Amino acid sequence: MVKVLHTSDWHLGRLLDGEERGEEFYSFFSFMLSEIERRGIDVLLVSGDVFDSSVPRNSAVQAFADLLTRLRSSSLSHAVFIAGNHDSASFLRILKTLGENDKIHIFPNAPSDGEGLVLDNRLYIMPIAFLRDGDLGLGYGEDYETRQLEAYARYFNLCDEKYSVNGMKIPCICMAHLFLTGSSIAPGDGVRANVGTLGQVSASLLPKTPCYYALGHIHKPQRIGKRADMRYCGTPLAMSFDEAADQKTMIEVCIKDDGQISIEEVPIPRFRNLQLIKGDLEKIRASLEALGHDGSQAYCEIVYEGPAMETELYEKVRLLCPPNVHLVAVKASIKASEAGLESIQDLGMLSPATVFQRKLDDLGLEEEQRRSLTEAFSQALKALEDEDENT
Ligand SMILES: [Mn+2]
Repeated sequence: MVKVLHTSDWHLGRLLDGEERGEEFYSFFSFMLSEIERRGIDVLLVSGDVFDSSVPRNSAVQAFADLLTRLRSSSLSHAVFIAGNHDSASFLRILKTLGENDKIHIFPNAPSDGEGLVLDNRLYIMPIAFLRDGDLGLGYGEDYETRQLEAYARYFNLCDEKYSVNGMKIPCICMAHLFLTGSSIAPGDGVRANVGTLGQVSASLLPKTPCYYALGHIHKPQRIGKRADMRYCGTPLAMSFDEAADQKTMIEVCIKDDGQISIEEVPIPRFRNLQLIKGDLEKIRASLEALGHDGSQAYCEIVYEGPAMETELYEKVRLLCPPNVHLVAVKASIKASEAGLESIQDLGMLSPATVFQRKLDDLGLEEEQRRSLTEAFSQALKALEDEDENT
């Protein structure tokens, strides 16, 4: 029997509205390593989006390097990493050169010949890193979506063929970083850039031989359709306040030599309290007061939902904040019917000039005053933008 632990979408280096999450990642790694020892895990699978960006910040690379050192001295036999769409293939190639050994396996790209990875003659891995157009020999143009699906199908077939050509009798796991049709995403999870069905792949196209599919890309843990063997394990940390209440998981898969599997979800503790508070000022005051009594270190996002725009909202909220609460963002969402404005999800969605004009509307100034204030504002804004360009 082989024991596998499936995790993905770490997004190392990702900020939460400007806040570093290094401590939480180190806590997660310690938790993961203790579960590896406690459960006697043989193989760790990380199904893509190891880093949040193609040029990860130094602290993220350091955290990954520290993790590799700890993995090497752990009881684990193998750790396999594949690239996700957030990872840079060329950056992972550098890490592969520096960090790969008998135990650590890094796949910046899916192997072009569909060849898999054989671990100790006990387990066969299909390391299907995120497939970019270049990997699939695809150019943009007519019938792009159809050609893309055909290219996916051809590649997945190739993976199956390689497995059977090699005369493999050992169980097979497919690691893949992709967006399967029918998976559900949460708002703010970083994959919403995929509009409609573009880039989505039907599970029926996937390789047929694997007994388990260790999927990455979607942040909410879920199985695909009714299949227990096809899973997204989700992110280990809440990546946004929308995910704050979600239970994060890893997945333990025990695989018998005949390919029979049993699956257990491994709940991940919350290493830092993320609180999303929505409501009018009174509700915000009460919730912050409760957090103050609770005393735990919390990151907090406030969404003001009052009947009308509050002036000096950030300042008012800041003054209500107890010392154990770190205020990460203050947003406003005005109810359209009551305020006579279109609904504002997030002040960040409006241009500074629009926000300024709205402020002027509120003040009901003389036309002359309005014109000179607008001019002064434009100049100040332009000076700021020029400064940005020069840094
Ligand atoms: Mn992804």
